[in-house]
Amino acid sequence: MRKFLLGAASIAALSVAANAAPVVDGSISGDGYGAALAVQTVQTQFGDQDGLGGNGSELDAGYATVSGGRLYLTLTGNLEGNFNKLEILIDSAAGGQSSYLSAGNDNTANMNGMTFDAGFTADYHLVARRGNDFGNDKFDLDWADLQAGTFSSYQDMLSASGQDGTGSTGTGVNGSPIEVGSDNSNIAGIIGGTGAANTANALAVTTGLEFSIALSDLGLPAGDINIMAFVNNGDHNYVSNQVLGGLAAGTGNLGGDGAGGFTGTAPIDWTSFAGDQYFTVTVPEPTSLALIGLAGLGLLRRRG
Ligand SMILES: [Ca+2]
Ligand SMILES: [Ca+2]
Ligand SMILES: [Ca+2]
Repeated sequence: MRKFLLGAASIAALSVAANAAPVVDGSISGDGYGAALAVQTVQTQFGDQDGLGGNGSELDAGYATVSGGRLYLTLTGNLEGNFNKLEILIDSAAGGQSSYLSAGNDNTANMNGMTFDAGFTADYHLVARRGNDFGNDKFDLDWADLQAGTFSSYQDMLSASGQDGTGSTGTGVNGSPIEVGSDNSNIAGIIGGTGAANTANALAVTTGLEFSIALSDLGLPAGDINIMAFVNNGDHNYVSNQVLGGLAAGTGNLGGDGAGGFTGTAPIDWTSFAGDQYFTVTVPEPTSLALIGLAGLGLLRRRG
């Protein structure tokens, strides 16, 4: 019995070491995220970043972990520097939206009526965009509390005041700064088209967009956090085929009507596409780990 508890203490110590917080720099290298929680299933129809002048957007894979009271999320791939939008919807709190209703930021009302997959009720919405605005390279981020219908918008928020680099937002609707790392250097990964994505190539990409958000700004989730991410156009009304969880091979851009047509709005019905267009990260229970650790320490002292 004693040996078992000492073993548990050692395991707890190892777990703490393994769960060191990722560095928010736009790369999963050295972060200990573990296996991808979602991998792209279809080639990109929003342009392939190929290192030969091609420029575009692709979502290769999604990684997430919870450490030190914060959610860490990396979406590997590219976000074109033309103010196209990376939409991240988070279901981390009880209740929420099964049908999207904008908090009023940007032109996100163009997505009003978007129907989420069963099991996903959106509570928070992060919008990231990067590009050159009349000679000024910038990266902007919006954070919206969908249940409260409130948002904060942060302009040109990276420390290097560019499209890539690292930085933190201020506070507003989010009570703790949101940390961001952007590294758009990937020129491999999936290729352009609508065929089946090469899974190995998608998993080999280590760079993209990395975020850290305080759990206190996510409704203090105790169980699972569901995350969906997709690339949209500048006005939030022409959805690409780059979604995590992914769409079936052969699926092109969804546009506004779900079939590639432009209608001015994008109330996409995600239930009409096979599979779950979201992925799940489990929030660990730090209290039970700490208790096991304390029990082990008590025995160590008694032994000494
Ligand atoms: Ca990192
Ligand atoms: Ca929810
Ligand atoms: Ca679906």
